[in-house]
Amino acid sequence: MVDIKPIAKKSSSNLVVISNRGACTFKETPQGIKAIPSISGLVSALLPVLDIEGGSWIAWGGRYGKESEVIGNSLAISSNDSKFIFHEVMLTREEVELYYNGFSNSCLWPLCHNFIEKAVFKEEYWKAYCEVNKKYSSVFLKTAGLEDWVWVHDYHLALLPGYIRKSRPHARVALFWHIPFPPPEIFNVIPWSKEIIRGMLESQLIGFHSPKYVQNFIQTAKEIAGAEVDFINGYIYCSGRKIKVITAPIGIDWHEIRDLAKNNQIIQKAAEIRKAAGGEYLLLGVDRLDYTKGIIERLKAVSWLLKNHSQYRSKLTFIQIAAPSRENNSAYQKLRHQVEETIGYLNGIFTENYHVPIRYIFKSLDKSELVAHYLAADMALVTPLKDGMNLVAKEYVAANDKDIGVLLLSSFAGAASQLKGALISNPYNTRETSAQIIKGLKMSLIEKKQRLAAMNRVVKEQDIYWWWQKFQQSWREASRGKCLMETL
Ligand code: ADQ
Repeated sequence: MVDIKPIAKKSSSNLVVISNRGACTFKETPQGIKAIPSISGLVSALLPVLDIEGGSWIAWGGRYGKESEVIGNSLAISSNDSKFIFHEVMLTREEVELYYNGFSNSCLWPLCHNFIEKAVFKEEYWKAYCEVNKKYSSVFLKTAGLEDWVWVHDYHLALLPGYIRKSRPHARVALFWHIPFPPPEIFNVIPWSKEIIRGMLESQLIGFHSPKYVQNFIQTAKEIAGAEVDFINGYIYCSGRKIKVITAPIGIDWHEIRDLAKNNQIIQKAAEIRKAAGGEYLLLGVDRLDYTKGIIERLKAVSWLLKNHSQYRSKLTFIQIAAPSRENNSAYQKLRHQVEETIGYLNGIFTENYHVPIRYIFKSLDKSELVAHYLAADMALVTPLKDGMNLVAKEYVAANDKDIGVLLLSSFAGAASQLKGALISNPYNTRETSAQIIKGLKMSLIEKKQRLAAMNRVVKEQDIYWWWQKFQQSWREASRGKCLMETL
């Protein structure tokens, strides 16, 4: 927890990042407002960019406001040397329920991850989604200058580029979509699909993690919004405007993870984790507790392995670290019970000589603790049922650059198209996943090293700064060089 102080000055940079949640969640305490770091892939990715570029970040800080409140405090995080200003969007309890838990996480999130049966389509969710997107737009208009570069993030704010353009027709707006973009036949299931696509198309540039999502989006714009498209060069023509669509796979701060992995205290902590876990082999899962991450399917694969290869029962430990996520959403509450029940059941069956094979940590860990676990594990099981990219896979690879480890990656994670050295499995295929775990455990040292080296070349080269440079360059081009990004 860090203290935060109000700030009066505007940052010298003209980058404005807008996302649903920001770097931290604010808590009011008798000593003042405190900030608790947020856990999400988006935050892990954007924090280093804002740390070097400065600018401002407009987001909800987790506090509830009154109906009339739109903007909360403008704050700077005082505990490190970060240069950006956080403008807090105030949302009411009802807005959070309908826009965030409702439309964003009970409709768009499941649908974009191919869980159509979980998607809920409610008029009141949609209305709140429109209203809250307008609210973000008004915070932007109150705090940002005419020359600012506005970078909108993710599925919570798909309509925001449209609202911004209505008030500022010449605004420099770009959007990055962090989750998968489904094919048109799935996206079109949403009763308001056309409005969403039209809102997104008010951006100058739209980025996705993989060429498949780009293709899906362009096809959807063509079919649903009737736009003219150019698949080869990644252009969409709509309402007299030309929108560039690019693939920009997100990266991590490779050096940050490597530095932590070289730290003696963290190496020592890794040794302690191994000792405490017992057995010869240590498997690791690290996820937000989310049904898209395939935790239940992963447990089934571990169970299949222990059932059919009993020699591993007293030798193998699987640690699943799950960060609490979207705890007010009933689908997530149900998943938590299911995961905890399954782990209890499997440990009851497979504990031998008091060796408990599955360990479960339900909390957010700080980066150094996470890296200690990455170092301790023989193998990371990153097996989502669907994932835009997945940063845990990249963090595991970076932490083990000079160590040895094996990455088992789902074929349905965006990261699979970049990390060719990973073992790949279909998470729905229990037998295959289990066989890949055994393959990883038996892999020779030399093969482990070769695979890790190949993956580290990509993760190191295409890191978070590379991602930002790539995006920024395309954005400049999409703005047709009319304006220079002065301080970027
Ligand atoms: P997420 O779905 O949040 O991100 P992911 O990319 O794996 O998924 O990022 C999770 C981040 O949270 C990682 O940086 C990880 O270290 C951290 N984390 C996970 N469990 C933790 C724990 N218990 N304690 C502390 N930290 C923990 C979304 C998309 C992804 C996409 C990212 C970025 O769903 O597909 O990769 O955005 O675009």
